[in-house]
Amino acid sequence: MRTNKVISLSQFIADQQNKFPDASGDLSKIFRDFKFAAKIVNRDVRKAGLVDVLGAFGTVNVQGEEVKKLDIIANEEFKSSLTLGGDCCAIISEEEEDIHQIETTLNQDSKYIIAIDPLDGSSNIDVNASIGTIFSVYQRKSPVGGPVTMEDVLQKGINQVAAGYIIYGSSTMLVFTTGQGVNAFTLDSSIGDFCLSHPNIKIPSKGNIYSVNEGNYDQFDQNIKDYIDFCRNSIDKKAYSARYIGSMVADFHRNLLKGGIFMYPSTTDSPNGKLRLMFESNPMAFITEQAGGIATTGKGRILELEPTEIHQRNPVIMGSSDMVKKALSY
Ligand code: P6P
Repeated sequence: MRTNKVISLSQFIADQQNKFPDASGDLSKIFRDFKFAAKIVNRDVRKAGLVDVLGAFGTVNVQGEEVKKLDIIANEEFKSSLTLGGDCCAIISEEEEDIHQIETTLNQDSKYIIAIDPLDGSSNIDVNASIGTIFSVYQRKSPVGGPVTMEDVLQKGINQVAAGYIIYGSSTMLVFTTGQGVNAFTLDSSIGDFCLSHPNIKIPSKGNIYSVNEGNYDQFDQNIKDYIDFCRNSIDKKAYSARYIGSMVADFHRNLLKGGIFMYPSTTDSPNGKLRLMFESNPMAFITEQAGGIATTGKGRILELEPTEIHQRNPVIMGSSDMVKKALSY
């Protein structure tokens, strides 16, 4: 007899799967593999300062950014767990140039492809600020058994089967959607499991937090400047607060729970913005919309963008519906 009402991630996923009698259970196994890797990465993140995994790994990733050791560790952990789980036929990673085909027989018979940013916000690792893992799940288009093609991995965000993130913050949480709303699970290390803590999250339609790197203000389009000026000089002086951690998962998660707008617009240096469509914008846009918010490039719905390359970037404005609508009015 269960002595408490706590619902574990595994139990929640089993309940969700039961709602789809023809479900194969493979997606549930993908979440099993994510959960395992998340606990390993959480352990490594929590002890980062103690075992010299801080500091540059000495290489530069495809984004031209200095790679921290934890980025590599996290990337390998998720790849290893998904490979051993046997339900993922290929992975694209922010840390890798091309498609990572998983050639084992078991995996080649799988229909799921994972897009992952194994450790986003890695520049915050050394200063102990919150960082996170972001992921998307897609179904391959080509027949199972053969090599996964570019057409299989470059799919619009509306094709996501699932999306989520793990935030390694004051607590470690897994937040995800499979298209049936957004639910969050907090890791209870004393039992080694993620437990449902925030069922059916809805982002408040209104909010007073705007989150953007104002250091880029001079490089923004005039309409973005005009919206930021509105937030800065809002009618009653304390109507808006600026909050920017520089770790998308942390800035996003705060807005999801409290309401707010997150922007990484195009700049003169980076006309397509900085955030990656496949690894950051699409999964966070899916979660945003499932929670009742809006996720746009400023010109159109992020989830409708047609990807042309694995590491492409796009401008991002996402969050509380009323705030995004106000921004779009500029
Ligand atoms: P900036 C982290 O490197 C990241 O990809 C996101 O997590 C974050 O929102 C953004 O870049 C921060 O970029 O240019 O403001 O430091």
